[in-house]
Amino acid sequence: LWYDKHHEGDKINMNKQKRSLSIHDISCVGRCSLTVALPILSAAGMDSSVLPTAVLSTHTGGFEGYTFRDLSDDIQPISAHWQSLNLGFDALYSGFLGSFEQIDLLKDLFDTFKTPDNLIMVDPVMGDHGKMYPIFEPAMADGMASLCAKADIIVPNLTEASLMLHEDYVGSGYDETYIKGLLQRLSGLGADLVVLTGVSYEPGKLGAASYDRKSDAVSYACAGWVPGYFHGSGDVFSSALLSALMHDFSLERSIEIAVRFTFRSIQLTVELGQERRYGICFERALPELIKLLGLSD
Ligand code: PXL
Repeated sequence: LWYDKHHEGDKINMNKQKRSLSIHDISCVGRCSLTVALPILSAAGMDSSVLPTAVLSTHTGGFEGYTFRDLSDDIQPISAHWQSLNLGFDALYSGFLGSFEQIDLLKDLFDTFKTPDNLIMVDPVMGDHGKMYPIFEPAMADGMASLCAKADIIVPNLTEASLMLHEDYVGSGYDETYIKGLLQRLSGLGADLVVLTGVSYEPGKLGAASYDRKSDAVSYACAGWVPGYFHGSGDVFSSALLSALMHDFSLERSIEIAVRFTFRSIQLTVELGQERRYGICFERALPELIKLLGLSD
């Protein structure tokens, strides 16, 4: 519904500033989740609100002995306060959750704040390289799948797709028929739009595939592939994707913008010789994102 109303080609509509709600953890050090989503959405001209799911001293992938404070108990009271004030959001965007219980809390939140005009985006952050992050219990796969049913658009990587669909992880050697089937099965979870990240058909290329269930259309965007693992790149991608969608770019163009921005951020990380566990240097690529979004001369 959201997409039909807004999908009128690649036009810019900044007459009204849109308000996003980013629902992720705060990893104090190591650029991912909220420390990535907020600056990107703000640079894209959004009024960027947050609902933190947990506070960690660092992210969980590369630093030893991180602290972890689950904020599940705060979600319902925060939501009740917003409801009492009649607050609303143009986009609700969830990522890394602090507990399994947050699945139900977020379903309630989505039910409360969904309108015919706004967009719910779920990035079912759960794993990579064919494996679930050790911090999560296996039930998280079905939990995330059920949360995806409430979304207008979902943004899994190949690992999260296999976990939610209970299929074997196929990390390479697939073809377009396999990816289209996977996109269709993912849309069967309930969201009209699906964006699959980490898709590569040839060595040296990496990108994303999108699927619109209503038109059965698949599109691809790809850029260069930089060897190695880049922490937080999924969050950079999803935040840029939401930024583009909120500016009413088509799904096809939005994945191109997000792929380009993520690739540029990774390239800069390598060029600057940054230590990988601190995440990627998206800050230096923000001027390019602003240009891609048509917000500068
Ligand atoms: O980038 C996803 C992410 C978000 N938040 C935390 C993480 C990770 C990935 O490992 O550990 C805390």
